[in-house]
Amino acid sequence: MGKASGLPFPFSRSTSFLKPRPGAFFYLLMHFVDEIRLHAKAGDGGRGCVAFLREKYRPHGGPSGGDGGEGGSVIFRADPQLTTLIDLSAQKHLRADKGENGRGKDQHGKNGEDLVIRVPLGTIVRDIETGELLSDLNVRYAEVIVAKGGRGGKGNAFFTSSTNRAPRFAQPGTPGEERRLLLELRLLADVGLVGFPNAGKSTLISVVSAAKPRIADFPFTTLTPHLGVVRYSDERSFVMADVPGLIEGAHEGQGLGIRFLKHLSRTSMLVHLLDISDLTRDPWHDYEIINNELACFEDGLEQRAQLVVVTKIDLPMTLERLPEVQAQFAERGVPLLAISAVTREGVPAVMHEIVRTLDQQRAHTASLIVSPPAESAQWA
Ligand SMILES: Nc1nc2c(ncn2[C@@H]2O[C@H](COP(=O)(O)OP(=O)(O)OP(=O)(O)O)[C@@H](O)[C@H]2O)c(=O)[nH]1
Ligand SMILES: [Mg+2]
Repeated sequence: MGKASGLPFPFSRSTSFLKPRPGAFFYLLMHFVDEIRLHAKAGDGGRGCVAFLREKYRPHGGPSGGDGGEGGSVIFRADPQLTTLIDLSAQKHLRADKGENGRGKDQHGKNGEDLVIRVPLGTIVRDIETGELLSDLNVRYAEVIVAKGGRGGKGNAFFTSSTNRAPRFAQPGTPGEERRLLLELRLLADVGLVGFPNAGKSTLISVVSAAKPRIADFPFTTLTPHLGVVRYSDERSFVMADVPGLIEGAHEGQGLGIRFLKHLSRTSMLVHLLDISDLTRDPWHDYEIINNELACFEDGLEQRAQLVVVTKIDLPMTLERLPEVQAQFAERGVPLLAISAVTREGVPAVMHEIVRTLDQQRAHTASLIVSPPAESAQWA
């Protein structure tokens, strides 16, 4: 566990942040979810009833068995408020209500209620057995029946005819559909991390999500982009993308170049990480270099909502220099946040600011869907 190995090994597996903190949210350590398997069972239709009306003064009341109720269906609704499949992982079995059986006196059984499940916009639903694509939920609030409720059986009153005035049979209800489903989410990367190599991008994503990119104190440790789902609160999560570091001239192919920036061009916002611990470097100049590379990749990308965050404030030289750097940036109208991924200081505040910015962005921009890394949490 020398210096080169980066953070001490148990750090990335620490569960200490599972504990709620006073006045703050807490993170959950979890597997990256971009696909999920569910079992859906729609409600069976209710049985039709065999009954005859026998009432005082009505000696020939006749057949009066009512029909069974319809079974409830399992329905998915595309909800733009959700961005990950995490919330669905708690409910592996989705079961809609059965229809009630029909009753005497021509009473129709009550229909079973549909079970409506909210899924993120962009969720693709497949039948695991047949591989059939059931739906691509890419329209806001669109609904699709993934398991249809059974039909209610007819009661004996229905079968009464001139040739059979007293039928002694009724239909059973049909069973509700049952399906094993595979849900895949075309990941929506809400937040992109940018910065020089070694700025601490991978360390941050490994602290706030279950993504485990390699971390080391040499440049270009991260060679391919990684995604992590950050659970901000019970109702709110977002996807963060860690891409390989940029250096001056990246747009001309220096370092790993800018080819990975395509994954950031569809994010709603960027988090720009700045390591100010090297006294030989001018942080403002570094900041401008990265923004220039963003601009060279795509006109306007440098204008995207951006939080600028100083990393490694547990290091004495960073801490010492921070006020001066903050003043330097403030003069130019750029507020700075500061974190230590090691002590977690400032991390909740940054997550809070991300959610606030995403909410603002969401008000004006439509959700954009990026092509799915279906098999893994990595984008090559
Ligand atoms: N002291 C301290 N070290 C940190 C912190 N965050 C990251 N580091 C260290 O900084 C080095 C680089 O961290 P990474 O997370 O790999 O940096 P990166 O930005 O992903 O780098 P590339 O993948 O090369 O672009 C590692 O040795 C980390 O352990 C921090 O908050 N405090
Ligand atoms: Mg990295």
